[in-house]
Amino acid sequence: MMQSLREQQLIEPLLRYLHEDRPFFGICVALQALFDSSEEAPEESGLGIIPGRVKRFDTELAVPHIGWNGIKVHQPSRIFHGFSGQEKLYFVHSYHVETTHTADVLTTTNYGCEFVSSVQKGNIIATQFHPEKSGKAGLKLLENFLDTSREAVIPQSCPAETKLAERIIACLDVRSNDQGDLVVTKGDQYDVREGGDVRNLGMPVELAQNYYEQGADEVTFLNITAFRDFPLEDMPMMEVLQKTSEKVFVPLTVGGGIRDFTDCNGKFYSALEVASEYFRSGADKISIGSDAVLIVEEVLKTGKATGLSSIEQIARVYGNQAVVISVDPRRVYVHAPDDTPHPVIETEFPGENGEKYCWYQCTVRGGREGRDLDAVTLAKVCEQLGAGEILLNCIDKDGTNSGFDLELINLVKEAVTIPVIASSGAGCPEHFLEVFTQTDAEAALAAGIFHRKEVPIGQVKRFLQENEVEIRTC
Ligand code: 1PR
Repeated sequence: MMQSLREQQLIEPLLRYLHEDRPFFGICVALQALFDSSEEAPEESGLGIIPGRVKRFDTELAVPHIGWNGIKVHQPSRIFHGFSGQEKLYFVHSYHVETTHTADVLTTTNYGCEFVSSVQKGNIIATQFHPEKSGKAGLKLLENFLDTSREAVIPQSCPAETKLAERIIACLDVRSNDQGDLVVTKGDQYDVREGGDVRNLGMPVELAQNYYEQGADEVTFLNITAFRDFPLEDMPMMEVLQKTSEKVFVPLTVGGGIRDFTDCNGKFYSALEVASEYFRSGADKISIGSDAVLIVEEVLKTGKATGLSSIEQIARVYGNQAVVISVDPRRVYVHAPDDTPHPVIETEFPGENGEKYCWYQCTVRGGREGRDLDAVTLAKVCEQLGAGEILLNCIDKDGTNSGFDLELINLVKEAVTIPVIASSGAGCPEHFLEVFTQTDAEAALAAGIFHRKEVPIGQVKRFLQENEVEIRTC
């Protein structure tokens, strides 16, 4: 960021503006830039408006710190007008400013340590969290900033120690139906057809808005046929994102077809260009499925990373936290661990022929093609390449309503330090409780249970709250 400001000769005018104490609102890395320096780019100087150094999180907890966390307010500010103190706001970052308790610290937040989550110095305000992605609380905060007549307050009931909430993510699998309309669909073990037709469960923008209103902490769109229809030729998906981001103020992830592509006229498009188009249309994170499998296979074959893969390029430009790896594994049963070179688990749920062991095979092209690669290796190598989060589906469980594959989630979670989103199989609120109490997954994603209107998101969250799982209420 500092390099880019310098190249555009913006540092000097920005500093002049800040020293004149004119209204300024900085978000995320713009808070970090106000300090002296950062471990993220030791060769660069920060703006030096507030003394202090930005450090990488050094904690056993998953990094990046992704999700909804609370704030402790240390001085009055108009941006908290109308806040109770119990609100949670959306964070996504790997670096932070350690608490110094100087006069400029407006709020602090706990995540393995106590860090500065916002600062206020005269008319300069900056937040480590993203108000624009923090639902109604975030919108209220931005309105308060704009309305200088609001009274400066300290909210009444801030927590003594803040806690990161477990996230509930609504997933919309999107594709064109046989009439050419882009619809939300949902499969059983990835088969989305019923009586020959593609199941149509509604329109993507309306459903996303509905889930936002119900309290979804994030919304994910998966363009499930993008492996054959190149997304830059599939502009309706971009339009869906643009329209959704005008109405839905929680993070949006989009996946499907993020890979290098050469069209029929020989024109080359890089995966980075596809991702950039998704980000410009309103996505906060992109997810990579099939291409991640092919990249990892190549890294294992050659023994080295090229720096040119979609994962590496997108992480370099947009940050690790913007790159999610969507894994589509299925169980392969074996009688004994030596029957396969892949890491196996001894499973509580034996195979049809009484096999007691299984490994998790990665697939590509929407589960159509199994590869000689296991989910644990995929997740580990993707983390090394710069991925910030794992979206862990499970073909055996998808659409079955029989609960998440807890054995798979524990296996992958143990192998990586980045957050893991558990996906596939949710059929009732108890399944979400299981995933948060019997695994260390940071988030649970579901589709069918919400699309079929069996259990609204609010009911899932109330049930979790009654069972002492930390969640965001809105
Ligand atoms: O491979 O980079 O083009 O990405 C394609 C993306 O589309 C991948 O993320 C892949 O998971 C997804 N996808 C491809 N085909 C299907 C399909 O269903 N035929 N959907 C598909 C995967 C899985 C989850 C689902 C959960 C929860 N959907 O997203 O929403 O399993 O379902 P449930 O709660 O109803 O059980 P690329």
